[in-house]
Amino acid sequence: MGLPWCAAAAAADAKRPNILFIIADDQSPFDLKAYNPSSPLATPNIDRLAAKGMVFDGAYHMGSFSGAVCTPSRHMVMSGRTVWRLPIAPGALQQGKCPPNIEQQTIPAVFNRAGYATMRTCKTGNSYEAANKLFTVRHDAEKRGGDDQSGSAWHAERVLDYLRQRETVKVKQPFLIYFGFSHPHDTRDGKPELLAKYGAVNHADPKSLPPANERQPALPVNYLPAHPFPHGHPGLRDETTVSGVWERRDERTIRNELGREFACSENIDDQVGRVLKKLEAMGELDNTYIIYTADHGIAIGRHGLQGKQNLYQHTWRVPFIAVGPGIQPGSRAEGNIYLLDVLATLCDLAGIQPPETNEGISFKPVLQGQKNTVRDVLYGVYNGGTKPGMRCVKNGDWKLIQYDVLNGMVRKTQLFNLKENPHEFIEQHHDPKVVAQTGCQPTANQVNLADDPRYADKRREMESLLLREMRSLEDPWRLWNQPDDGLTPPPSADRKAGKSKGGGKLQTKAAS
Ligand SMILES: [Ca+2]
Repeated sequence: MGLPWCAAAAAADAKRPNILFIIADDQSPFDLKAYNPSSPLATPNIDRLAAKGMVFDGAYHMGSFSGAVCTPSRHMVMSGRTVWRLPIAPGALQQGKCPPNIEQQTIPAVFNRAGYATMRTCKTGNSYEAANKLFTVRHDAEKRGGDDQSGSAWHAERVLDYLRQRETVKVKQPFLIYFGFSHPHDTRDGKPELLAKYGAVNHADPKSLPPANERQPALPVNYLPAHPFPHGHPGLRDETTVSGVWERRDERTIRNELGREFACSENIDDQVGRVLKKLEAMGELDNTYIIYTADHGIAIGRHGLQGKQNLYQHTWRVPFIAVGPGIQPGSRAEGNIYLLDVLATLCDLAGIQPPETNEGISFKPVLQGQKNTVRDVLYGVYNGGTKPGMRCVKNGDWKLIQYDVLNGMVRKTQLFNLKENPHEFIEQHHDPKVVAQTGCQPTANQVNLADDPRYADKRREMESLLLREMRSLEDPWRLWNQPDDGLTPPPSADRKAGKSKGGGKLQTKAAS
């Protein structure tokens, strides 16, 4: 009769890989040495992951229709749905763009059904509660403090406790651990010794500047003292009220805030290291796929912005490193992946059929070195403020960003060749005062090319690609220079943000 069923299942499980999915909250890829070798941020454990696995240069989140960019991003990770077909997208459930009860087709639900042991720790809030609560073991809390009990170590302890329990009761099921952090999202209260290392203080007085300190990280190369035009979300919390920054973009404020960001990110790296060490001691490391990523990037002074509500590369892109069986150590790929591809890919790696509701593409062929990318064209949106908002599209080296905000007051186009201008320098980066601050003199062609007649054809081509993407993804809005396609835009999903205080003159003007 062969093996008893349970023994057969155990034998099958022995071959099934574990999954450790690590996600930071608000981290630009350019903070990490894997993406920016001159970054002073010390992340020896993440660097080791990069050396042992594959670094993705083209990993993106698809965007947001809400000022809380975390929320759609985390829905996309869990469900594999595109941004306008999420259950929380404006009008999506009512218009049948998203089936009901889709939480039953998310990462925890799918992996529970497949016999995985699922465990999660992460921040609370601005996430996907209906999916999060399906993890068999769950320890969520907002941990943004400057010591081990109130900071990132708390999340690591939950994972370590869980692994110790697995050892004690000798669990044979493979695990899927969703290991999320609440940092480096603000408030960036770092541990004192790490703040000191990066010359930063937990600045909390809006009336004074933080002290200058030569140990602080230098200004980002694409720093600006202000964004050259309103980005379309008046009074947005992340641009005006984050403690330590507020509306300031001066060098002392930005360098101190980067120091705080790095203090929090180095602590995350320490905590990742503790969990990796435990997995190694348990002999699980070689049979575990490890992914390190973030829900989206962040500006902190780049382009004169502070938050995550923009579509420049520092914010639209995410760090993405993958390690595991069959992945070539020290490899790199463009990928052209979205975070919404994670579900399909994890299913593929674990030999599980992805749910029919999944819209993501498995990038297992990229991980195995058979392909460099899984798609050609990438689309991004931010319209959590005034509508229709911002859109971008990328194809190869070319990227187009369009802004149609503040009731038509701001209609701007940016066209970049990212190979020649990877930091998306614009005219203001050439100002001698800015150059003196950053020490970075862009070359003549490192500008916005949208109005350069030599690239008029390229601009038209990219505008038509953007429209194609907006149609295929069922974007419910159109920009000023696009056909309206007979659409009636849904009511805003983010009414509160639209009515937020502190909009000042622009909001008044826009409303008049
Ligand atoms: Ca976030």
